[in-house]
Amino acid sequence: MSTKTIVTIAVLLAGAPVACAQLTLAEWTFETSLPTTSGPHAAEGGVYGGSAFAVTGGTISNPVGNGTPESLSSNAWNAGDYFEFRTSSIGYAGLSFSWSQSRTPTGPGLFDLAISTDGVNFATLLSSYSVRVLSSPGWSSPGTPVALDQFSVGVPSSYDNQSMLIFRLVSLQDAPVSGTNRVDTVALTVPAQNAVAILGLGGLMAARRRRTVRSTF
Ligand SMILES: [Ca+2]
Repeated sequence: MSTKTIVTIAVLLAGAPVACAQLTLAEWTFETSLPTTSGPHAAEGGVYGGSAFAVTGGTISNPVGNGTPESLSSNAWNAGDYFEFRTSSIGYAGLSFSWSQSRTPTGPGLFDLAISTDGVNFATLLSSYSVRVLSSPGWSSPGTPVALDQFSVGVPSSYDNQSMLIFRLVSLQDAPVSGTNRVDTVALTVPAQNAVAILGLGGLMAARRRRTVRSTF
């Protein structure tokens, strides 16, 4: 790469609207995966993509999402059952994990968000958070996403630059067989400029090339 090219890229990045620019490492919308099994369900977007699972033993379905046509839903929850999302943060810092989540009246309403780099040892990022019942406003498509049901958590820097990241939304409650809980628009993002901070320009170019080579997590 010539010096002129590097300077040009640096100028373009410096002029980018970085205040709100986000880079998506993985995003699950369930618009293509249309879940009817426990998974894996491939991410529809992101630099790395990844896999989603519903480890509940219940019936999996794809009812309407939060302003989108599809979601990932399960009934028949026991305490300890979970939704899981696997991806990577290699080369990136300043992670945020976000998702929409709701439930029917008899679905589980109390969850932990847990994180792991190996699938064995988990830390709790968000403890005992409440999930709202789907009513007034409910989810619809087309429709404006219901902000009440959107969650976002900053991920500690110790999880930057990891080849494997596993997020779990873990139910803390048993729920009757008929009760469901669903998620939509699940994403791991970073501020766009943070790719430069940790990778340098050479690494950034390599990471962008990797967008076309989705790993299987
Ligand atoms: Ca969706």
